[in-house]
Amino acid sequence: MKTLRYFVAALLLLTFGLNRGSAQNLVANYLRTEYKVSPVTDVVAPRLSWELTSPERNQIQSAYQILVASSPEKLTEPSADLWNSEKVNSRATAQVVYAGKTLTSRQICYWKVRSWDKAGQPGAWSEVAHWEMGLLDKNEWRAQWIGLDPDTLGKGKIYQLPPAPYLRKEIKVKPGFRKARLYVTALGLYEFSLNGTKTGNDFLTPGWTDYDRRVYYQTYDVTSQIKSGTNVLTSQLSYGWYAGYLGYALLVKNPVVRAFYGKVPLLKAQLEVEYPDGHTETFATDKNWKASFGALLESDLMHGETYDARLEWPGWQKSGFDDRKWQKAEVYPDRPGRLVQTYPAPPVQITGTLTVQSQTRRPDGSYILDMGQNFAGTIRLRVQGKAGDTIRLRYGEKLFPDGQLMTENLRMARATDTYILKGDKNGEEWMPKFTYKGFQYIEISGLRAAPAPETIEGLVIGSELPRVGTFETDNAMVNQLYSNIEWTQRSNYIDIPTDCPQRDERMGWTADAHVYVKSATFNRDVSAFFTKWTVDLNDAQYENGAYPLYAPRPNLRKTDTYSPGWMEAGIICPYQVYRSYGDTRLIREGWVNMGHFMDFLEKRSNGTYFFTEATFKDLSPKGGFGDWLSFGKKTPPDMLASFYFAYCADMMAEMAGAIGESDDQKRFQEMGQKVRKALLDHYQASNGRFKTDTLPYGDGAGYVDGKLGFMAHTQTAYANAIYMDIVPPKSMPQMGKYLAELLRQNDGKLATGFLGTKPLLPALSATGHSGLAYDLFLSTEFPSWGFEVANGSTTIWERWDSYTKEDGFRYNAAMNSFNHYSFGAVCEWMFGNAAGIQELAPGYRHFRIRPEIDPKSGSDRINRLRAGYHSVSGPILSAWQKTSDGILMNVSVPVNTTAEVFVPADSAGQVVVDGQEALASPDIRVESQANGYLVLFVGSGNYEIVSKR
Ligand code: RAM
Repeated sequence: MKTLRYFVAALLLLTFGLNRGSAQNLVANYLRTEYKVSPVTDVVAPRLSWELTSPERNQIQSAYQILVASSPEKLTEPSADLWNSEKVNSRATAQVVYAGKTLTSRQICYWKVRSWDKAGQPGAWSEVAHWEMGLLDKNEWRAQWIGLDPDTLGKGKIYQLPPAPYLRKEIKVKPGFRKARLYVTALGLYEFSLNGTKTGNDFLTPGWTDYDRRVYYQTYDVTSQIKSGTNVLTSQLSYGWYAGYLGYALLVKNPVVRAFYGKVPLLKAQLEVEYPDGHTETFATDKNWKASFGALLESDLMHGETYDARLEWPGWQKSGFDDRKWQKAEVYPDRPGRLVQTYPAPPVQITGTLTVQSQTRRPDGSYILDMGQNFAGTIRLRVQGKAGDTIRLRYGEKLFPDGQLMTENLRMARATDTYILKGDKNGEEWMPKFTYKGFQYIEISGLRAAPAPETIEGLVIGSELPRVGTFETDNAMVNQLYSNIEWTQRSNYIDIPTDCPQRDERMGWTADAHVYVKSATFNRDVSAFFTKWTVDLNDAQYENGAYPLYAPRPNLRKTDTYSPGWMEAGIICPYQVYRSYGDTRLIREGWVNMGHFMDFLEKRSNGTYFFTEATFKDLSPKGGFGDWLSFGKKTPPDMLASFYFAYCADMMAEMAGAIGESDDQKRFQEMGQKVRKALLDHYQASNGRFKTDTLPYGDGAGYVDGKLGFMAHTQTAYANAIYMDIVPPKSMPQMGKYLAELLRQNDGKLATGFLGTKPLLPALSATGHSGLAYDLFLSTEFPSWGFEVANGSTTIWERWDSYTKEDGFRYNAAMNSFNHYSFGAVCEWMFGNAAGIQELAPGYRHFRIRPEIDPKSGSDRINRLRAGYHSVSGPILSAWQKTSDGILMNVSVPVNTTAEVFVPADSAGQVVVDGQEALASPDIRVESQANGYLVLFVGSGNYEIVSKR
């Protein structure tokens, strides 16, 4: 590499030495606590974050000051009663740990921040933000678990779907209260209402955890929802993850198919009303609540709901309702040791609505409604008719060619809702709310007339994660593909990262999650979401140290344990949260768990520091899942397991460094080297090709598609070896050559599965085969991402051949999801390579913009690309377009960050920044010229860069 230095000293002076600062230069905004805006948290020392803007380029924060007070009025330097950080010389704008007075339950903390710029000028104070402390001690829960045992009810032939309990209690609130909070949770799912109005906008609360260990609660500010005098507290419960059906347990005939954690859904709620004199009245669930079954006859996450409106209890949410026919709620003991904690992630909510795009009448009189988009969610039904009219709703992702709804791929998920009308003259409205489906089409039957436009509204459900990414090109296929990726993420990030939203599965599969996690960060802010799921992963860790196949992990099937290539999620996901958001707390909190996992790998390798063929033959499937759903000969799972071993050791070494564990850092650095040496000695031939002994794999029985035979010389092997830095740098070109060769031998088509697809394009790009990466990316021929788009998909498929013209829906009865994000991991290459946004320091404090320009031109190629990524340090933009004589780039670099911008150019003379020659531009520094790129070092600001070549 030839590095040129251009008058660096002079430029440095011009660029970074000048004090052009004006007062109030830096403005702090988007204040967040524990990743959220004004949250309730039970983290005793919450972390504070903000973002900076400045009218000037090249700005950094040289210092900050935070004030925290018990009221907005006290938020001044002399009177901040909780914390005055004083001026801290630091560039940190995220994860700044609160270090003031010890906080107590229910405390509301107001805060603001100001920043000093590079010239030492303080900016204005930010707007005031706040957070509230949750209940820090379990003993503060006065509420008891209450419910109603339905066990003898709802036993059908296939499904046991008991009715959902209703709970109520009237209370008297004295006049003059000033604040009211509802703390509420359930074992199962709950909806809570105050005087007939739902509290909050959340769904599927309180979320899925290992309920034996912990359950989360929600906190709602209900000050404006209560009144002095009589108030009615009501709740509906459902079975959810706690007591309902889960995964494929029914399909695989597991001895337990539902009620994995408990049989009876239970509510725990307390309303705390505070008066001006400081005293509080608490109304808590106890034996004095009344309970009944009612209109909600069946309610299950996967199987759907049945609601008979004729059985409603009119006025049950109003005061004065005659509840003499209701029973006394049953009180259930708590499980000792079960933690009750604040829900740490963004809530699951309705994140959008969809309308019916077209409808067709079926021969049997039913209608098929097309929502135009495959998604996860529920519906709102509006109907008018006679009492007893029965509307049945079935959901599917695809239609058969004859227009019939295809539901085979749902397997045992009944995914059916039924509404029985009460005959209200003014019409009736219903929303199945303790269930969701993955669907694009609805089959509706039982209507008296054709559906009107308002009959069905689609309600998109998912974790409400702030959108941070945009990706747009002049290629319609690519834009649709990006939309498909985004929708697939939305459809599957529902409290936990699931594999798919439609069939009897919806589990937090670990490989799916880890191959996609980096992609996910580009689309949505997943910081708090993965903070939660990391806890789920650690809770689900096996005693021997292995992370599970899926987290949380109910016992769905006896043989479900762990698998190489899957279990590494326990390291990869927290590592990604560290890289993307600069989060070290997650590392610290999981350090023992992660270390335990590394010990497990070490032990399993039996002192050899790699995994020889068939090491994992005790697993089911034999060897683990490997490069799941790949085409052709199988990459030996043990070789991949060895790669992951080294990769995990590297991540652990880096994370150890980040939290100052220097002994561990050394240990893992050495481990990484040992593993590399051992695995290459075994799996690499002298010509650098990967090799394996196929004998131990026999006929491949037990291994998925094992009958196709095993081979170490595969696309997946080289893609991973490059991506994980398994071989020394000098061998990289050769790895790239093999990879490119294998692709050519395969008619230029990919053959990779879950583990091979994510690294495939990044590995090609990393070894100088960017053009080949583009060809794969833009292909619309089978198998490819473009093939799915060309076949009308609006989400990413589970299999490359989920549908083909020749075979139709070949795998329906087995495994055929049309909303599965694993192969959407190409998103990582789209942002990281095509747009070229790459973090160089955790939290994008320093990053690179190194766009790879599609070398070919034409209407089926990419000639213009614009990618935005709102990082934790602020908004980044990378846009490029081909011009008649070169490239035009637009780049944005957030305040307090720096970037290396790689401009496609052969010399500095070709490059003009904001109308000025790069070399003469006062705001940038020309770093080097190599490999067809001129490298500029830039500070914050927006830049227009023209390269004429
Ligand atoms: C499938 C899941 C998931 C995959 C596992 C091995 O059933 O959908 O995507 O990780 O199996």
